Amino acid sequence: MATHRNTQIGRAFRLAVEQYAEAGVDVAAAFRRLRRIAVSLHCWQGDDVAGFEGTGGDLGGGLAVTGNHPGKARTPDQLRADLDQALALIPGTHRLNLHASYAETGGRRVDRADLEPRHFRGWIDWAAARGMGMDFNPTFFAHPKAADGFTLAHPDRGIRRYWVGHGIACRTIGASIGRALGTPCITNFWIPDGFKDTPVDRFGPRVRLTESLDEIFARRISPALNRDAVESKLFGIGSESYVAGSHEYYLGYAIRRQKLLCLDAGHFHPTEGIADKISSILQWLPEILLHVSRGVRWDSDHVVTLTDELQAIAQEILRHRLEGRVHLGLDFFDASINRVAAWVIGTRCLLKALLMGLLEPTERLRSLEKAGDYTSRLALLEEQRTLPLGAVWDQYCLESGVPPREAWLGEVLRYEREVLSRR
Ligand code: RNT
Ligand code: ZN
Repeated sequence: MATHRNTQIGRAFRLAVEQYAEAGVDVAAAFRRLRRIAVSLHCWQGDDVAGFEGTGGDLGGGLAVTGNHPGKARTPDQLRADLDQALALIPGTHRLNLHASYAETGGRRVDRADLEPRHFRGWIDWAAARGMGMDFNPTFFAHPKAADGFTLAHPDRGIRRYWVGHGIACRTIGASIGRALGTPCITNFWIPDGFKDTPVDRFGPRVRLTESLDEIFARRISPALNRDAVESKLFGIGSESYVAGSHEYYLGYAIRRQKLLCLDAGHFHPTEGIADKISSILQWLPEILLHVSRGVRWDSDHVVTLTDELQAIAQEILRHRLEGRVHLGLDFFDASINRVAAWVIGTRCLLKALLMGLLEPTERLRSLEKAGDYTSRLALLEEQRTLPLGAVWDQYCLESGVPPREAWLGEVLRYEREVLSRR
């Protein structure tokens, strides 16, 4: 069965290569470029953003995970096993994106401001053994000191100071991750701070936020070890009327302080895409981070699928060869389906969109545009959409040693039967 399928894929691939060559596209070169792109897989899809602090409390921060599909990871070892299963079905070598709330403290309660690199040894060793890099996130939610919806912009100095301490601890952890793995760790700061209803003072929280961030970032850390990103948001559940860390706020902050700006695809108005922002922001910043996500009517963090918006993001990165300046992270959490499948679907879709972008006859399209031939530009853009991407993707999967087409699903269902359903 698999042999027949693989022979069929081989034949289809050879024909596809011919077709792409006629369009002026080198498939082998596309594979080489795709292989070098690492996507940061977010740990939090595996356990509904619960983490291992054992508080079992409210997620808070306006984050919501819906669904009760059985088998969610409850221990670091389970989460790592689930990630291993997902990674075995995703072509390429990728990265792990970890939240501070996934610390391993050996059953002891360790305050978030007191977290140290050693609490992440298990994760670092796991990543090192797989040749993976890691990224990191301070956790400014699911905590009594964040219960009223404010952290770094809190009016209370003591609470602000506590969260500044957490931020500082996380940069140290990020640097030690970067040193251990030999690739810089991107430490991404997202805070929930905002108001449910119309505020009177929109100014004060932003002044406080700047002060807190500046304190956190005061220590210079080599960008070879750690790079800081700041993530904006339009609104959240319970912060519908005002979010201190808005897009304009962080765009300004990032440019002024030379931080990475993190654009989450779900954090803008429902019809506002992030693809067009990439080339704008990169005029002013060396690097950005993307949280590739899919909002459905709101910032719902649905599993990423092969949408036009996803393709537009991939095109923007690849057409201008920005792979070195745009870091790719995933950010979605769906508990209504198999969580391992969610990782696999989302990551494979992102890689498929990237492959699609790499198979575009960009040079030809560019010269048509330069010549003012917009008719041919539109015609070719539409024609190339239906070139045999699938045949090339299948071959890419085979060459990467992962199941092509929907063959990966059988593996996930077996894992569900043998592992997840017994938890
Ligand atoms: C929240 C942000 C943030 C979180 C993760 C869990 O709106 O998107 O990135 O999803 O930190
Ligand atoms: Zn995000």
